[in-house]
Amino acid sequence: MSNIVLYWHPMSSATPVACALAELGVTHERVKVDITTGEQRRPDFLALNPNGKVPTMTVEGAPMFEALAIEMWLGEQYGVKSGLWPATGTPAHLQAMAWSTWSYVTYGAQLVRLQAAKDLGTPDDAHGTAARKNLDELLTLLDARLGQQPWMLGEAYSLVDLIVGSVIGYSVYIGAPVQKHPHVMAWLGKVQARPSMQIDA
Ligand SMILES: N[C@@H](CCC(=O)N[C@@H](CS)C(=O)NCC(=O)O)C(=O)O
Repeated sequence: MSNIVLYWHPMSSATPVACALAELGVTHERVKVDITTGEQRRPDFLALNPNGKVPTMTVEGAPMFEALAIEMWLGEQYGVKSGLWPATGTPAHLQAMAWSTWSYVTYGAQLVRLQAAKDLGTPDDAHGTAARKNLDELLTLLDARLGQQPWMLGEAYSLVDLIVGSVIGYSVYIGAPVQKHPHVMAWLGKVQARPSMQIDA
């Protein structure tokens, strides 16, 4: 058994974790959990993640869950030497934590709101409209940053680009107004073109 095992399902919240493992070149085992047939509710899987969700990852058999937590842990553990994640104690590390969390939590909350309005069949109701406005404001912040520097942390690509880019890329499909932001669009194209983003996950 490999040191690291990723429990995943294609085209899910596990996809950016699989991409991060590829980007970092981490040897691991992948176990597919078919969330369409309820495998995620089997007792052996719930013992690893009581939420019954992918991604779930084990390290030497010890489980962890939540894509953002896993991605930041992978960066800390495997990315510092290669320059894909900033060392703890540096200003860049503070920015890495801040922007990664911003994408999943702050931007993500508005995405959930927009998705809920769409699921109800009322994408233009008060929630949907407010969510699109808030996403636009958040994208304006991101666009300003990426207008000043090519990558999230400055002159070089890092795992923060993969993390933030995964959320922004997904948001295009939900209907977030990403196309209005030219620097974000250009950066997203570069992030999505990386070999690590082409894997079958
Ligand atoms: N906040 C969690 C979300 C995980 C999640 O919702 N995973 C979905 C797939 S995208 C899942 O496993 N769904 C199965 C279910 O809800 O039964 C994360 O980022 O890891």
